[in-house]
Amino acid sequence: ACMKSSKDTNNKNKFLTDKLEIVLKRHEAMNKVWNLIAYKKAINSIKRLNRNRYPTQITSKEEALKINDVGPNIAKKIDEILKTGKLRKADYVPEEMHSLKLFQGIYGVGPKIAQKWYAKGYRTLEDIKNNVKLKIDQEFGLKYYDDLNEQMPREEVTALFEILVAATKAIDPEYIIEGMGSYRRGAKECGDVDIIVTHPDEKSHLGVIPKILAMLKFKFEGFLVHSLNNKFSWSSEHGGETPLFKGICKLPGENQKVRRFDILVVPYYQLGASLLYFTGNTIFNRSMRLLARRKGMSLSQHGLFYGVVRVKNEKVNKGTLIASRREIDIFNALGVPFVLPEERNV
Ligand code: DCP
Ligand code: MG
Ligand code: MN
Repeated sequence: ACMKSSKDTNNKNKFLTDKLEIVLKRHEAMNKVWNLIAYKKAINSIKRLNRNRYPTQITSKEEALKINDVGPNIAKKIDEILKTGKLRKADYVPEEMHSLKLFQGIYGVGPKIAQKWYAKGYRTLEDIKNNVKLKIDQEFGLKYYDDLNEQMPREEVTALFEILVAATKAIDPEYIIEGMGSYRRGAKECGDVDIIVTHPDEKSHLGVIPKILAMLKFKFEGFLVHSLNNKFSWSSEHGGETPLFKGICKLPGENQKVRRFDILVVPYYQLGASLLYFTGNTIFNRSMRLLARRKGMSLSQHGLFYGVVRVKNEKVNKGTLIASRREIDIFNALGVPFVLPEERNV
């Protein structure tokens, strides 16, 4: 999300990327992850063609195939558009797609649940409200459906971020807090507020979440609307090791919209690896991990390691830590130049 930029305006291949984007959205709704990534990469690559001073228009399948990240499958689609002006796959929308997308707009609802509801015959949010016993998080997701599906302006992220900083520094001014995700990548609009919290004493990051929440309630009444994943377990989404707190908040005053925020708590010595991970975007992260693997190393949000041994995705040897304290150390160890956060919108 959050990447609408000038590269759209002089996209000479807009007639192609528009159609490909429809197919992308469809893979998104149907949770076809690999297709989704393939389309995302190809579309970005085509849009990047137009960043140079003499935008190139694609006129044949052969030209398409020469573009980075455009494989035979997508080249075939481009060929179809070039020859017929149409893309059948973009015109034909599967019947269930609308409902699946609608349902997945509810926080806490993924493709599996959406498909289950669809199979039961539900089609609208009304159907869900009237027939399904929702989990508490999903209830909030439904209640604030529109707010939570909206992007917020960068300025609002800044304002929310400053409240989180104030609350955390009120516990101890030595806490280090950084704004992450699309915000750090310079986006003008963001889906949520992502922050990292750590402490240079290597101890005080432990158990900081309940303290932040208490401070928020005490000093910024009304800010915290709801704590998602209530138990505050070790989030499986983040490797089952790193505590990620997810919440819903809003600015003080009337008519403020409800927004999502995430707090990732990390040990100080891992700050660089965590910054790298939590800045994203997801595709950039994937390519960094791939690069590490190609060099016989292993990159995670905890650090860059050597000699990690996995058997069936299970780590049997944790390996040796090469770099984690600073982002730059990780780039250096991988032998690639530092990439500015603003340049990680791949
Ligand atoms: N991240 C990841 N893999 C995931 C989830 C997150 O690598 N499965 C990393 C990359 C993301 C970052 O965490 O950029 C923050 O996650 P968000 O979901 O908040 O995504 P963004 O901040 O990038 O975009 P948005 O503006 O939509 O929040
Ligand atoms: Mg975000
Ligand atoms: Mn987030």
